[in-house]
Amino acid sequence: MNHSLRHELPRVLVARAVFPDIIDPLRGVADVETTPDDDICTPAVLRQRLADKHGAFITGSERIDAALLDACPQLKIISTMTVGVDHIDLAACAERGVTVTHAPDVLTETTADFGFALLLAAARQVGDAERFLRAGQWKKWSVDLFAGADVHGSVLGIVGMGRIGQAIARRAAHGFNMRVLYHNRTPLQAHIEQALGAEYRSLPDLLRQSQHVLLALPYSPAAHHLVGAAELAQMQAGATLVNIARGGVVDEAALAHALHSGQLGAAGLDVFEGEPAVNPVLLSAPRLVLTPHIASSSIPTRRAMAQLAVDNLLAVLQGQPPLTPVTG
Ligand code: 8YV
Repeated sequence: MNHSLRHELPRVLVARAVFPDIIDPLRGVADVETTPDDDICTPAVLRQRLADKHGAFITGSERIDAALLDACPQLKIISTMTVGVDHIDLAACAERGVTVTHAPDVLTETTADFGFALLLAAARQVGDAERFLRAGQWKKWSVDLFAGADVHGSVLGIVGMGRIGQAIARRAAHGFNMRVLYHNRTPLQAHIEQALGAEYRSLPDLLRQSQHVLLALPYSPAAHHLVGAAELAQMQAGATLVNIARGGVVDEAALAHALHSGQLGAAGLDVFEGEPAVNPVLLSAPRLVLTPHIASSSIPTRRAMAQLAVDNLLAVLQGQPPLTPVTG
């Protein structure tokens, strides 16, 4: 009897290894297939594993497109534990009536912390300095040893002034006495601008007027290589560029060139165009801090992201409205 009842339950794939105590409550309402080995499914394997499923718990590593959806006709909900949804074809999901949920808010402050960590590490050359010391190259203190740029009191330009951009602006204005410029598809409401102490600029003006530029915008085809050779040339000589958005926003070859030529003072990247592969031109570029897409990676935040993804699945599978659907 129990056995036949279980077959009435909706079927869910948890596509990566996730905190088991957070996944467990799903078992009360669904037949759950997990991925204990944490291997990333190839598109063919994902299609095969999702073919009979009603719900999917995914991360940014699983690509959801029309062909996959067509092979999974019972799918009702895709729940990603990320805030970014550029790995999901939202139009194809909407056409097929598949709900998409994501994980905003819970990662905002942790991701903003890391954006600031990368900014500080890049501007103050923490990566190069550490490698120099570990390589036994530190023979004497000297006046200009890894002398970088100041962060406090400087001008920060934030491209993408959503939740994460705003959390970075608060740190900059209130913690580091910085002047904050921002560029966004839509300017913020005046009272929000005022509270943040942030000033709207066109992208070219922001690039020209900022000593440090931080990218925190969602990826879309329109944002592809938003920062390329022409934009890097508009930046102040010696400026810093930090990317915590998506790799595709920056032309990596142009960035490496600007670091080699000295036009760009420093850069910090947490995201890459072909990640987890990293363009070799970046590996040999100077004054560049590279991290493996970890901006949201604190234990409490990764747990909160997973929890929200599970809560969204639980809600939809039980006929409730999702907590954090992807809108627009
Ligand atoms: C994730 C992110 O760690 O939420 C997002 O959009 O970029 C990160 O928080 C990453 O996408 C996990 O795959």
